[in-house]
This record gives sequence, structure tokens and C-alpha cells, in this order.
Amino acid sequence: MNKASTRCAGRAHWPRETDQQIYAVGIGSNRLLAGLRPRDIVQQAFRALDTRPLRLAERSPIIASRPLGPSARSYANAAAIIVTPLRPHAMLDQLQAIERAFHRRRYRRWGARTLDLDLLLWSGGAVRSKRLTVPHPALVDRGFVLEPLRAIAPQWRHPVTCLTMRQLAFRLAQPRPTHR
Ligand code: A4P
Ligand code: MG
Repeated sequence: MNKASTRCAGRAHWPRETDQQIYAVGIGSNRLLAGLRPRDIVQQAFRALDTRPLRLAERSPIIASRPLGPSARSYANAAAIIVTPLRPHAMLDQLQAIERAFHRRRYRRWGARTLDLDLLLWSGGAVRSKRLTVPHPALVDRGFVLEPLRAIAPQWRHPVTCLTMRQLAFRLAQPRPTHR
């Protein structure tokens, strides 16, 4: 546990064995794959996320969301809570292997994708390396991430802001002041 996660106590209520890590994973899809629609791909991703060494502890409802960025197709988005012995960089490897299994190709940033898996939160707090930043930097700004995450982890605290996912989702949904 690092300092930030200790400061923001009261995170997760999932039963925890000492060597188990808990992750929140964001799931997005906006491309067809062999006749499967994005929503079906997200369903299949839940199955892949429940394959050893990963155990799917919670799955959110799947929502449809308008694309952020250049892609024209709407997305299916969801979130999952995963329990696993894998440490963060090994967990990222595992998520990228699942993306590859779904024929994801990295055409361009924010382009259409069959499956995008983002590491949103980790029970150990924060990670910052060349390959990996946790919490995911865009987590706090994106309704399509926070809405499903709030449904399955309302009390999990962001280790930097110390706000719960419920508070972050509520804050994002508030009307913002307009500048004249
Ligand atoms: N990386 C660093 N931190 C992380 C992390 N916490 N989780 C690195 C996952 N990866 C992380 O990611 C690029 C590199 O980021 C990885 O190699 C990894 O080492 P990527 O998935 O290959 O690239 P990307 O997804 O195209 O870029 P990026 O910036 O991750 O995009 P986002 O933030 O995932 O956004 N609109 C809607 N409605 N719904 C969506 O789901 N998604 C995006 C993509 C855009 N618009 C969207 C949606
Ligand atoms: Mg990504």
C-alpha cells in the first residue's frame, strides 16, 4: 500500500486474500468483429476477464455512449472488478493479450477499436511508469467510464482526489457554469 491509498481509506469491500490484487477495468468497443456488435464483444470480454489468473468479481451494466474523439460510431462501455494475483504491469500485459485476441489493432489514437481495456484503479493505490499510469488519468472526466464504474464500486476512493466513484460521477453530472 502506498501513502495515497492509505490516506484514502475505505476503498473496497471485496473479500481479499493477502496475495490478491483488486482492479477496476474499463471496457469499450465500437467496431464489429466477425458479425458481433460492440455490445456482444463487451459480453465476451467479461468472459475473457473471468479466465485464470483473472476472476471477475463484479460486472457493470453495458451502456451505449456517444464517441469522444474522431470516431463516428457509438461505443458500448462497461466496467469490471477483477481479483487476481497479478501485479499492475503483469495485469496490463494480460489486458493487452485479451485485446489482441479480439483482433484489436492500434491504427491511430482514439480510432475505432474492437476492444479497449483500460486499467482504471488498483487496490494498491497509484502507479506511474512509462507504460502505465493508474488511476487512469481520464477516469475523472469521462461519464462513459464513471457511470458503469459507479454502479459496481460506488465507495471505492480515487487515491489522488480521495473522492468516491459515486462522488466523482455526481460531480461530473452537475451542470457547469458557462462563460460569457
Ligand atoms: N497505458 C498507460 N496507462 C494505462 C492504463 N491505466 N490502462 C498505456 C491501459 N493502458 C495504459 O493505450 C496506449 C498505451 O497506454 C498502452 O500501450 C499502455 O502502455 P492504447 O489502449 O493502446 O491506446 P488508446 O486506447 O487509443 O489511447 P488512450 O489514450 O488509452 O485512449 P483511451 O483513453 O482509452 O480512450 N468514446 C466513448 N464514448 N467510449 C470510449 O470507450 N474510448 C476512447 C479511447 C476514445 N473515445 C471514447 C472511448
Ligand atoms: Mg486504452
